[in-house]
This record gives sequence, structure tokens and C-alpha cells, in this order.
Amino acid sequence: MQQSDTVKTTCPRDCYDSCGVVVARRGGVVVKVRGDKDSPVNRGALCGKCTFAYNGILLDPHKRLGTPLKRVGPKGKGQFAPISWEEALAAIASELRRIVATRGPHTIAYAHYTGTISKIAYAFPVRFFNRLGATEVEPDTICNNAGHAALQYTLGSSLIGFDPRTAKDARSIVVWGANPATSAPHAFRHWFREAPGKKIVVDPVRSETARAADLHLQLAPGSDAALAFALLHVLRRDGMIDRSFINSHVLGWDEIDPILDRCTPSWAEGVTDVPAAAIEEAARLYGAGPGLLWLGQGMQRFALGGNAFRACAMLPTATGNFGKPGAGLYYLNLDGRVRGLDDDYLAAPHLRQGARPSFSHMELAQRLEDPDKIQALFCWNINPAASNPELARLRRALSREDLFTVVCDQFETDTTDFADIVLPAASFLEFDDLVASYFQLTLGPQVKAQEPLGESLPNQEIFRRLARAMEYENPELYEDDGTILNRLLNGTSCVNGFEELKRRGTVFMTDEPVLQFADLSFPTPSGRVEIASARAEADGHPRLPLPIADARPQRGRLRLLSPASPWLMNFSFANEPRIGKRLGPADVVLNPIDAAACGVAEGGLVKLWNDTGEIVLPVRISDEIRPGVALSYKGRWPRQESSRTNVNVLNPGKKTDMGESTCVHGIEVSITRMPRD
Ligand SMILES: Nc1nc2c(c(=O)[nH]1)N[C@H]1C(S)=C(S)[C@@H](COP(=O)(O)OP(=O)(O)OC[C@H]3O[C@@H](n4cnc5c(=O)[nH]c(N)nc54)[C@H](O)[C@@H]3O)O[C@H]1N2
Ligand SMILES: Nc1nc2c(c(=O)[nH]1)N[C@H]1C(S)=C(S)[C@@H](COP(=O)(O)OP(=O)(O)OC[C@H]3O[C@@H](n4cnc5c(=O)[nH]c(N)nc54)[C@H](O)[C@@H]3O)O[C@H]1N2
Ligand SMILES: [Mo]
Repeated sequence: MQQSDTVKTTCPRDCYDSCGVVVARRGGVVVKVRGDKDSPVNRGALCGKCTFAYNGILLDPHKRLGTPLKRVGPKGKGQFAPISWEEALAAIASELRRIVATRGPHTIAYAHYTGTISKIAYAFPVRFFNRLGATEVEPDTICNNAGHAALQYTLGSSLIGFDPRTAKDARSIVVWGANPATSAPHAFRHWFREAPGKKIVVDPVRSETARAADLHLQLAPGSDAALAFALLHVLRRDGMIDRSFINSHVLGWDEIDPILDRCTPSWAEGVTDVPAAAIEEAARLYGAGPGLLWLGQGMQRFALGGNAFRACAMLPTATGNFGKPGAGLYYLNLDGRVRGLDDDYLAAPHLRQGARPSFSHMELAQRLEDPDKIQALFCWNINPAASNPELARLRRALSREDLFTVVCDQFETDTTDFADIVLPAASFLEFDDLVASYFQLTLGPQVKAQEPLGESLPNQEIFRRLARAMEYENPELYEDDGTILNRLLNGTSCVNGFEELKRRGTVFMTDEPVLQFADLSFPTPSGRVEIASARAEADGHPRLPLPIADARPQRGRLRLLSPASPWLMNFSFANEPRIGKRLGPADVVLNPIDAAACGVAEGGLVKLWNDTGEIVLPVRISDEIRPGVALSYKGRWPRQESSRTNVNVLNPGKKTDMGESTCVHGIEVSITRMPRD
């Protein structure tokens, strides 16, 4: 009889939760994946999407890529023949050598993001490209770089947030432009819902999170900075500003102070559509005592996203909401040092000679069109032929016969369709690694529960083998996982080595909540919170945040929002049949007023269009969104859709005011009713 046992591991999806997972196996083969009841984060549950995907496509040898593949048909058609690893690596090495010798290594681009956030599989491949001298497609520009840039100026770091456990001491929790009910389902259930403080949600959509709040400010998209200034106006008027904190720890309040005079709630009502009385109420709740402010990634994806972040960061600053229990601001908890993790070394930046060439995802289509700029493209942990802007243009550029393209994934995707060589990646159930949540201050082991399916390999092993094929000699390129894990964990006090972490599963860094900026020294040049930023000014930005908003869409046009879907994980899992059944066909949500103006009924078809592209979708009518807004969730795969595209065909790839980042929630579209056929 085959032996049955269980393995504790951690979900490495790009999600705030990083759930504890228990894997049941028989004879060393995974039979069931479920939540770990000992995990303080998910307390035994696993979300619906991961339950389906981890017990479905991830274990299915017919769905997973099992061998390296070589293109045998036209680009973009996904026609391949299996080849051996030896052949694949030799073919790649020979092309890379040729391009380095003829065009230079900077004409080799690599794109990667957060298909997995486990430490080694995320970062180790970058060592290879640093050694090669290739050009990086700036990872965060597809997601959250405007917020990073803004908080760098103001706080000196965007990576140190409040410890969510301090919510027990908070009188209010403001969730501004995030929808944890979808994007952090367990944090929503066990953190947001259970926290004792008053909840305020700022979102143009009446999301499930907004519905669970005490107060929902349903603002016009892109008007966040104006709202923040009006809140500050009321806080100042009502004596809720912390002057002693400002005097000791803030630069530039004196310059903001006179601007606040005109930022009355009634002025803001005109700019944001939030009733003045609701602004008064929100200021009263936030000003009442220690409060937490979560700035979501959704709220920096528009033209003035950086300015909006700087404006919102003034709220905890003006009220002294730092360095004490129940207080703080959170964007992402990604600073390895907070957990004692030495993760700066993971990508071995010293292997690079000179500056790191890079460009924004917003330029990917345009750059790939030009053979003088880009000769080869590598993708791993990312599916840009579904997730990037300017989708039609990008897919045309990816069709270039002379663009040598290598894609590493677990599945055939829209991006593998364009590859010359496809490399099969192992799943998180098939190798050891380490997962650090970007919300909770936890660490979790990723533990090998079975052998990789087929001939698939972990990212790190693939790039070790590629380094060998290139005959590179740097030892960093061959460092083994065990050594890396030990080095990473050396500085942590919460666990004594990887073996102990494997036994314990998800652990918190400390027993008590960590205080954000406990010593009230901020990692800015002045050591203070820099509302007025000389660095921003030197980079060509305004010295101060400004009380401004995105222009409203032109007459007859709508603002298209495409946030996270509860059933998809970014652009992953769309190929899981049980998820497809739950999702049904892609659609667009319109407010009854906009649906009536367009003359479309529930289920009717509309064309969404602008100068960049068009897509036809069925309509769902709901007042969960404001008039003037259209909503269509992200994550659809063009190769599976009857339209053969997704909403990213409408995204012109405009850059945010800071960080050259995505404006995906700033897209404007016209809508036209389509006849039924
Ligand atoms: N319209 C619209 N578009 C958006 C967004 C939006 O809000 N609206 N959001 C943007 C944001 S925030 C993001 S982060 C991006 C995300 O977009 P992507 O990064 O493209 O999507 P993911 O699904 O995270 O991951 C991509 C691939 O990684 C693969 N993968 C998983 N694990 C591994 C592994 O261990 N090794 C390898 N080699 N591959 C692996 C998965 O199978 C998947 O195909 O999309 C952006 N695009
Ligand atoms: N289930 C699931 N979970 C996910 C993901 C997923 O695809 N599916 N993706 C993961 C990734 S990569 C990321 S980056 C995060 C993203 O998760 P979040 O940080 O929650 O961001 P979004 O889902 O993009 O958008 C959140 C909210 O921002 C609102 N919003 C849009 N425009 C504005 C605006 O102008 N102002 C304000 N105040 N709000 C606005 C949207 O209506 C939406 O409800 O989630 C992660 N978790
Ligand atoms: Mo993201």
C-alpha cells in the first residue's frame, strides 16, 4: 500500500494573503491541496480560485507544459514540436551569442513579474540577465510604480507599511483604492471585518469591500488628491492636526497650509462628486484617534496617480499617525530588512557591468517593433500578450519573424503562442522556496511536495542550466537553493533555518505588532516626512502635492476600470475549466443611466472603442458603479475569447505622472450599441 502523508507549504501567488497550504499526497504524489488550519492568515480556508486551480490545471499533465518546445509554424499560432532540454538550451545560447556579437547584449530584453512571488523563483533568473548585460522591462511599471515613486519622495520608502495586526488599536481603518474582498480575500474576512475600528472605503465602485464599510466615499475616478486636500481642510478646521509631530518630523506643512484654505468640502464635492457631508464624516472618523490608511494599488493607476499618493500620504503625516499602535500607512510590506531577510543579494546586481538598461512596460510594444532596439525577448513569470497595454500593437510586434522569443511558463498562454522556444516551468508544489507576504509580516516555507511534472523545472534551475550553456563562470549563477535559503534566513530571529520553517508553516516575524517608523526617523534625505520634496522637484515634478483631479472623460465617453476579479489571479487560471464556468463570458458593467443613454438592455452587446482599439462585450447593468464609469474585470485570455482579445486592446499605454507606470484605470472609451446577430 502506498504511504499517505501531508506537507505544509505556502501559496506564492501575487496576492496580499500568502496563505498557508496543506498538501495531501499518496506515494509522493499530490492528491489534494487545501488551506492550512494552523495558518494565522487563512485559518484553514483556501480561496475558490486557488482551490480549483491547484486541484485542477496545476496537477494536470495534459494542461501543463511537459517538455521544451520549438516553434514549427508562423509566429503567434502556437504551433510547436517537443525538443530536449539540451537542444533548447543550445539553440538559445547560440542565438544569444550571435546577438551579443552582432548587435550587443542591450538588444536582448527580458520581461518578468509576479507569476510567482516566491523569493528564488522570482529573482534568481535576473542574475543571468545581469551577467548578460540585457535590458530589463521595468517590472513594477505594469502594476504599481507610480505609488512607489510617490512614497519614496514623501516617506523615503514605499516598502515599509503598518503591521496589519496593529488594527486592534486603531479607531479607524481607511481602505483607499483597494478591494481586499477580491484582492486579499482572507485579509478581508479576518482582518478588515474583525477590526474594531470604523471602516471607510474610497472607491468609485461599490465593491464588496465598500459594502462592508461604515462609510463609502464613491468618488469620481482620479479625483483622489482633491478629496485628500478636503479631508485635511476639515481636520485643520476642527483642530485635529498634530502640530507637535509636524514641527519635529515634517518638511513643508507651512507650504501646504495656505493651499488648504480653498479646499473646502463643498469645493471638493464639485470636483469629486463625494457629498460634502460624507467628507466631513470621514474626517471626523479619521481624526478621532489612531487610524490606519491603506493606499491600494488600484488607486495609483491613472494619469495623476503619483500626485494622488503624495496627497493621501499627508493624512497620517498631518495627524501624527506614525510610530504608535493603531497608526500608520500601508502600500506594500516588501522591505526584506523588516523581516531580517537579506534579499538584496538575490539578483546579484554586482554581476552587471555599468548601469542597468531598462524601459517601461508602457513602451514595450513600440520598442519591440524596432529591430534596431530589440533583437530578442525573454519572458518568465509574466504573460504580456494578455496583460500589457496596446495589446493589438504588441501582438503585431511579437509576430516579428526576426524577434527571437523565449517564454518560460507552466502553461500554453497567449505569450507562449509567440515564442520560438518554450520552456516548461515547475509549479510551487514541486520545489522549495520562501514566501513573504506583502501585507502581513509573515514568512512561509514553499515546500517540494512532488517531483516536477514531465520535464518541467523550477525557474532557478532553468537559468542555472542556461548559464552553463553560455559557459559562464560566475559562481553566483550556480548557487543552489539550499545555500540561498540559508543565507536568506540567516538574519531572521523568528525561525531557526528552513527545516524549522518547514515544520512550522506560516510564522509571524514577532509576537507583538511591529510599529511602523517606531523611532520617527524617516528614510528621506532630511529624516522627516517630506511633503515638500526637493528630490521630486529635481526630477521635474511639483515640489508639493496639488489639489487637482484627472479631467473628466469627454462628453459621451466613459472611464473604464478593469480591476482584479475574484475568480482570476491576474492573468492566471483563465484556463481552469471550473473557473471558466463560474466566470461565464467576459462582460462590461454599465450604470443604468449610461446603459439607457446608449439604448442597451441587460445582456445586449456594446462596442467599447477609442483611438487604440475596440472590443465587443455583453452588458451587465448595475448601480454598483457611478454613471460615467464602465467596469470590466482583468484576466481574460485573448486566445480563449470569441473576440480574440481583451480590455487591454483599449489601453493606449499612457504613463503616470511619476514612475513611468501604467494608467490602466485611466482609460477612456466610447460605447456603441451593437445589433444582435
Ligand atoms: N486591464 C488590466 N490589465 C492589467 C491590470 C489591470 O488591473 N487591468 N493589472 C496589471 C497588474 S497589477 C499586473 S501585476 C499584471 C499581471 O500580469 P501578468 O504578470 O502577465 O500575470 P500573472 O498571471 O501574474 O503571471 C503571468 C504568468 O506567470 C506564470 N507563472 C506562474 N508561476 C510561474 C513560475 O514559477 N515560473 C514561470 N516561469 N512562470 C510562472 C503563470 O502561469 C502566468 O501565465 O497585469 C497588469 N494588467
Ligand atoms: N483575486 C485576485 N486577487 C489579486 C489579483 C487578481 O487579479 N485577482 N491581483 C493581484 C495584484 S497583481 C494586484 S496589483 C492587487 C491589486 O489589488 P488592489 O490593490 O485591490 O487593486 P485593483 O484591483 O486594481 O483596484 C482596487 C480598487 O481600486 C478602485 N479604483 C480604480 N480607480 C480608482 C481611483 O481613481 N481612485 C480610487 N480611490 N480607487 C480606484 C477600483 O474600482 C477597485 O475596486 O491584487 C492582487 N490580488
Ligand atoms: Mo499587480
